[in-house]
Amino acid sequence: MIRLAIQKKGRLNTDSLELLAEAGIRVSDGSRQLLTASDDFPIEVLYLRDDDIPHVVAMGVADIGIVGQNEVSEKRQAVDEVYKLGFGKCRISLAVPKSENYASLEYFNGKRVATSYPNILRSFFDEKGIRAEVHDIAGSVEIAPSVGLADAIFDIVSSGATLVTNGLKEVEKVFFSEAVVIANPGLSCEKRELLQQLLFRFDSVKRSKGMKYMLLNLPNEKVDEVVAMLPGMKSPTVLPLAQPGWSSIHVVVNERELWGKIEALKKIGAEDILVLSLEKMIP
Ligand code: PRT
Ligand code: ZN
Repeated sequence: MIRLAIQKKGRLNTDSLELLAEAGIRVSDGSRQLLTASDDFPIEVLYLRDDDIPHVVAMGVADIGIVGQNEVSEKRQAVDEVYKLGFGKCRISLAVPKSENYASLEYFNGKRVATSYPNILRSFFDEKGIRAEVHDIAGSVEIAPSVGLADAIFDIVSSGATLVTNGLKEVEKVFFSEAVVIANPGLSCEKRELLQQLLFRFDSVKRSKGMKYMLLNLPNEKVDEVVAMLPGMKSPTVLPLAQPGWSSIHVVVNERELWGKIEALKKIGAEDILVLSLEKMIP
């Protein structure tokens, strides 16, 4: 049995539960029980505030966790970051009132900066030789300048809309974050084995995101030209059709490239193009 800590409520909760479900692991959503086991895999899920996850994993109360790199870096706990999940992407940035003339980092010398990430910010300022006052505040960081609590802020930015609403502008992007799997460094062999199985499933889910399965028919003499322009897990699959002189090609393509590929394929002479959603890609 392996114990996984995930966020109880908030931005990472839904994506974490969706990832588990796509990896074939169903668990109840944590609204009634803080610790719940799955019938599909030897795993228990522990629901916590994201701030507590690094500590709980470092202590071994949970074996592994899903949490933002921002929390891992801020909390400075002894955990291993073992897998990047690709969701919960954001950055932590310095922002100042939009009326300020900002030229360089020197601006922050002697300024008061409010943040919930004092460790990350202090390290950054130390590294750059900036002497600023770092004020650690738990929430509503973005209103600190307008109420006179600080001259600037260091906070999470995603679209930037919150900064604009609060009359601020982003001037330095300091730390880039996404959700990761963290692990206790002293896991037993049995738990390491379960972690590897879990990461294998997560990886298959992640690889198939945004990928489509495409089938098309083509005169045989065009096959080489089409194979050269299409990717594939190894290379595209080419199968003969019952109709002489024709082949069927099967290939996995990225959704972003889909329409460009379809237009090029039609020019070459492809017909009967089918695009299907792809559920799992197992290497
Ligand atoms: O209750 P708990 O402590 O568990 O949750 P929380 O309130 O501390 O965290 P939560 O749920 O807001 O975020 C969890 C994690 O999601 C963070 O630690 C980040 O790793 C990640 N993440 C991704 C974000 C954002 N995007 C994000 N946009 N976390 C917070 N925000 C907030 C930000 O603080 C600011 O208020 O969204 C606002 C900015 O968004 P934009 O789009 O207006 O720029
Ligand atoms: Zn939190």
